[in-house]
Amino acid sequence: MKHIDWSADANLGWSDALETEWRALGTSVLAGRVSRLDRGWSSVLLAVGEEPIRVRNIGADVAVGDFVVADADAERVQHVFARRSAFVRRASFEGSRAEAHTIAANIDVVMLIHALTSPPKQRRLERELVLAWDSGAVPVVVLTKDDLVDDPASMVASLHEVAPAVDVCVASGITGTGVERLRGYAADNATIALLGASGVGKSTLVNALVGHGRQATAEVRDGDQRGRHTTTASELVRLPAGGWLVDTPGVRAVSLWSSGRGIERAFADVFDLMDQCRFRDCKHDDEPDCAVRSAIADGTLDVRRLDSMQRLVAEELALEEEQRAAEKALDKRGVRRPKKAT
Ligand SMILES: Nc1nc2c(ncn2[C@@H]2O[C@H](COP(=O)(O)OP(=O)(O)OP(=O)(O)O)[C@@H](O)[C@H]2O)c(=O)[nH]1
Ligand SMILES: [Mg+2]
Ligand SMILES: [Zn+2]
Repeated sequence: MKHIDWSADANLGWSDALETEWRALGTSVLAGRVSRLDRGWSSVLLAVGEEPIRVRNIGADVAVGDFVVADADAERVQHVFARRSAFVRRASFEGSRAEAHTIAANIDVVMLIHALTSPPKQRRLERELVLAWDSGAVPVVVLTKDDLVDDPASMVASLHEVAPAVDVCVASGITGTGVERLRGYAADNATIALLGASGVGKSTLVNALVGHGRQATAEVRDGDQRGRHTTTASELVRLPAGGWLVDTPGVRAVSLWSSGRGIERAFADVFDLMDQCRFRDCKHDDEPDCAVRSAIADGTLDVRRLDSMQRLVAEELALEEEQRAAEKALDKRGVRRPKKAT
């Protein structure tokens, strides 16, 4: 069995917390980081620069970026280490059952990528920011294809309104605009997940950041500029100077899963106002001394932003209700679900 000298592999993103968990398992176990998933198989990097080993996922809930332990025969994933962060969305609406899909785990930065040729609607971006803050990583908005539009600056300005306290960058893997700035987010061996619809230029950015044609890219369709789903599996890619990228397949719609404090972070400006309302249980309708209503009246808060926040809160409550009901149904059958990691 291979003995791992972890001090040499701090570059994988190994941490003191992982070290402690690993020691509790017995340090002879093979541990590494999941770099790719393919139909029930994980590719696991044991050391930087080595080819990953392939192990089965049987029964293990694994995401790209996870640290895992393989069994003694290096056949299957035996243990998934506690995640320090994870980008999770609601996978599908099949039947009435909600299912979570973890797109990337143990990430430090979530880049929400949009092409300036079809910039995000404000409401969509707000939703993405809630999910990104929920992940435990820091969101950054990245706008690509600045070579194809006349006035990128005005788009950046309009997004600042819905993304207060979030960096908004213009970057292009084709012209090289902003690539150095993006590289800065990978400092200290950070892991960056790139998320966005097909065709926005995620893989093109990955290639520009690593400095060679690592990921396949393909032209968008002529008619509607949509991508062709060129990237079909998420992949963890190492940057030459340290740090990691997770390239992901394009996803158009993002649905909330649930929720730590994502909504509070994404709408920090509105929450600040709510704190200033005279009544703690202010509904922001027609109560006296409502700071939210006065901000709307004097034009500092867009009423659509308040509506949007309230819709997301309602959606989250409905989802929590649904999750509770599902858990109850499971309990009745005597099958307990493991507690959700926080
Ligand atoms: N003009 C221009 N084209 C770009 C830019 N970035 C990407 N492209 C082009 O857009 C097309 C799609 O880029 P990809 O990198 O494959 O997009 P993706 O986001 O990885 O798409 P999926 O893998 O399908 O999710 C390619 O033809 C790229 O050359 C840019 O900044 N400017
Ligand atoms: Mg791609
Ligand atoms: Zn109020």
